[in-house]
Amino acid sequence: MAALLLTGFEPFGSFATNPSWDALVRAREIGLLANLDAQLALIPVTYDGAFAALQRAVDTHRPRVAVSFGLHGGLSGREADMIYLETTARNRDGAQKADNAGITRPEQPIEPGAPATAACTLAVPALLSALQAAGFRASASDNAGAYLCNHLFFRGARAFQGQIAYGFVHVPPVKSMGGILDLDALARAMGIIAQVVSASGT
Ligand code: PCA
Repeated sequence: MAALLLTGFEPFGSFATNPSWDALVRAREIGLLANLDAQLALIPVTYDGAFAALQRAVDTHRPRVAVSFGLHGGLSGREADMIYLETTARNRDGAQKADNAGITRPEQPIEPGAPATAACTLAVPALLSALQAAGFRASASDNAGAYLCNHLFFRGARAFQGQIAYGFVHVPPVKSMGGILDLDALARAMGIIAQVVSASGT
């Protein structure tokens, strides 16, 4: 049993690295997760593999809370230094770009017959205040796109409903990729998120 599971994605598309994973590893390296009983899992950017990897990690570690992180690079309308707490997963695929296995999904429901949305069950207001109090720009979002981030979020939110608290956070590109935050700053933000969800149980 672990208190907390944190996941990040592998690189995809034109990105050589993915800070949603790199900053988690960095957070662990510099001790920001030390007292939290947290486990990390790397998620592939494939429609076939993403949720399977998350489910495997949940089965292995049996966390009380899980948070998945993804990179919002390439999503339209996203601000370069903003951390987005995704409140609402949508029951549809349909991004134009292929996944890392070369698969492009037409616009179609992820789970036919299921409701159009599924909610994040983390304490979003508490997370926003904690991040903002530490000087980060953070905002709630109700649209995680139509690619792997939304896909994983929807499938996780459906599968873990009533069992473990689960939510999704979109992080910005880091400095080395032309962004504004450096990797250590993003690692600190992830450390804050981990602290808050551990403390609140959600
Ligand atoms: N971001 C993509 C998928 C993987 C990631 O880190 C997205 O926003 O869907």
